[in-house]
Amino acid sequence: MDKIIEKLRESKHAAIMAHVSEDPDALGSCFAMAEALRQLGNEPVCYVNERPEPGLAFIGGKYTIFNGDVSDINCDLCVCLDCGDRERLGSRVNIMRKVDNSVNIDHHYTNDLFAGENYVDGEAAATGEILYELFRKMDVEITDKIARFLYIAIAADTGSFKYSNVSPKTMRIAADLLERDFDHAEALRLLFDTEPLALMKMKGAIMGNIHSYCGGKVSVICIDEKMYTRYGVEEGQGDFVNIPRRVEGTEIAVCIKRHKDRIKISFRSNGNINVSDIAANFGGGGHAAAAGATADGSLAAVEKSVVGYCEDALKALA
Ligand SMILES: [Mn+2]
Repeated sequence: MDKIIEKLRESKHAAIMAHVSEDPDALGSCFAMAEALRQLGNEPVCYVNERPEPGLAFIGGKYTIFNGDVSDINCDLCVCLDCGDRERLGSRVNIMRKVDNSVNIDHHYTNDLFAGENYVDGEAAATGEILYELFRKMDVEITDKIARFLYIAIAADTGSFKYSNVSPKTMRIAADLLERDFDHAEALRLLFDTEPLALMKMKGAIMGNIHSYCGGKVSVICIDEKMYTRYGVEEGQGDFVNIPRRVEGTEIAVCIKRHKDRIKISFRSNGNINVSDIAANFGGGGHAAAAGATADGSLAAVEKSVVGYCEDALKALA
């Protein structure tokens, strides 16, 4: 971490970026880092590849959409946050190549240490948690603004402090962040309890059509592209796999949805099954509790083969 601190201190114009399809940990971490670097006299820019999904606009923070052209970019350090590998930077990898001076701060076990200096803590619940400790070490003042960004980052990656990745340290950090002045209840209401009406109606339809297999241990939802048009929901919006995950008795929850020409499969485990093994059958991967893959064919055919692999996994465990 000392090498990273040195680089952060030396930099005057940092380019900050996180994984594509930014989630709240990614965005909150980028914006918190930008604030911290400003305290050090840096003039940082947060780069994204595409506008983050509209539901995350409440986080605030400024970003620049990278247009793919590096000729105008004059940064002296590339700060990569919450990003497990180079591929997940998308076209911004060209910024990293041009700058040729980079740090990588992340909490994904699978991080392949792609930067010049790397700090990866797979035990940390969120990148925001690591940044809190980094800022403390650097004597960066945790302002109200920084506290709010980090709180949102940590709350998001812990499912509002309820996933198994929450440690006593997570709660101590969160408690310290709450010592600052920001509306934490409002932030989490917007993060977890607010959805566009169209999306809620689409979820209602999905809930009405949950498929149950293996004596209720496997719960599956299927989403075709027509549903998005029917309900006026933008494709890619919405986190649907948590719907089957909530069904009582579920060990494996699966969301199978058509996305452009392919079929995206998301798996969640409620405990005993390592779903990254199941995803591997489709060339995918991830974590024991959350994994994903892509496939071709009809929704029904993919569902059939997914259920087959789930059945095998349950049998192997029994
Ligand atoms: Mn994260």
